[in-house]
Amino acid sequence: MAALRARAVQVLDLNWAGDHTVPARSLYPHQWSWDSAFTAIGLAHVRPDRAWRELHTLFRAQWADGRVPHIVFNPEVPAENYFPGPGFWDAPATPHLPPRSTTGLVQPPVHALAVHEVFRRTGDRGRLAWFYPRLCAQQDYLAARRDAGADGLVSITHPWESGLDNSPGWDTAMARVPADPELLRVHRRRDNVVAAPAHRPTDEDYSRFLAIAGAYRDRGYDDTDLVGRHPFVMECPSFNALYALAESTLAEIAAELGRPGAHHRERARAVVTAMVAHLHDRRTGMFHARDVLSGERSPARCVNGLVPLVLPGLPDEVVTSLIEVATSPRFGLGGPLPVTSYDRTAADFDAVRYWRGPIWINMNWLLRRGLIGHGRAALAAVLRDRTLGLIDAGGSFEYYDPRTGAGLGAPEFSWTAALALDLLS
Ligand code: 9WN
Repeated sequence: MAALRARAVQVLDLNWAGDHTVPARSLYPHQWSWDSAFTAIGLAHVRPDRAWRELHTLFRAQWADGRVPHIVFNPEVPAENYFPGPGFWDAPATPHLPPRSTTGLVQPPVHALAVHEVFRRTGDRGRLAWFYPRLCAQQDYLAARRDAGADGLVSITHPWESGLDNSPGWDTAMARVPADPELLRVHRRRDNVVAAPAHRPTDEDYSRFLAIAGAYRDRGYDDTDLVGRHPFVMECPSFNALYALAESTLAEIAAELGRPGAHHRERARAVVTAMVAHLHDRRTGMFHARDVLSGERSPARCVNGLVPLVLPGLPDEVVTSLIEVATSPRFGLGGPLPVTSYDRTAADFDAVRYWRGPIWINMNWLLRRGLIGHGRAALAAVLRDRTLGLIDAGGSFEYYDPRTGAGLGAPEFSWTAALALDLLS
């Protein structure tokens, strides 16, 4: 495993861009929000100063309303290297990080966890204190502006906000959005030129992504009355799980800083309760995304419906059922390869297309953490070994074919390398 560790460090060095890490040089040449969090967790083991710098750059781009943007654009990257770039998003200037601009979307709030992990490895209380109010503002934005369903859960306004772009969990909601081919004539895709089109979202998906993003942009990224005025409003189980986990982590950070943390624990408990009430399905034994516009839960069984396993304080019967589903032939936990992004037995399971089947390392890293938290050390160890084995054999790819273990999407992908380093420690 020494060779794997050395290769992982090489990937992170290759992708380091001076004050942040790009997810992959080929496909994603800017800074992405949750990628930076996962990457910092790995960097903390080998380049602790960069780990702090990574998160610091991202939070310098935090908006005045508290949102942490999903992409921070590097103005030195040629416009043709990523689409949709800054010109499409037309977001307000970043006062603390000029001349960079951002998107107006968010991504799952994994950052409190990342800050805490980097602190655990470096012991730098001064930096912890710098991040604490900013992490609180990130959570407060989600709580105050994104509870579109008025049920204590956070809504996403775009599939990209989940980080699981074309997951089958969004299909029904996406189908309501007209797929306008004109949008793809005006704006040229780049992702499916760099990566194989069969591994990426379809053109139909993409034109809907643009339509939804354009609708949010055109209202100035205002979250007032999302239900009445926005075409895509969903409660994602992994986004909400990470939001609740962030509150539990903030309670720990507050304790480190000698500040009161009861309100964080209280909010975490309330989110977990709301998740079980609204997103958990006893019949399937897992969590499902909920469409706030129709009130319906998506029937699709996706990996984001297993990620709530990462939560402390989950009722025992929910933990048991999640592990049952994860270890079933639907997801294959404990088998020769890690868990897939979608139910392997579903008729529309697609082994190579992005979030509709392939194996993603960050999902498995979170599941392993959940297994450890719920006392399933043996199963967690198997998942760790399978995950490292996959990366060792195939390289640090963005995602992997669950039939063969072959790497797919972008090579030299940062969070895969970073999380490998964490699993190796
Ligand atoms: C859109 C960078 C990002 C990840 C997401 C992943 C993918 C972007 C894209 O890449 O999304 O944000 O262009 O497809 O789905 O999880 O953060 O690695």
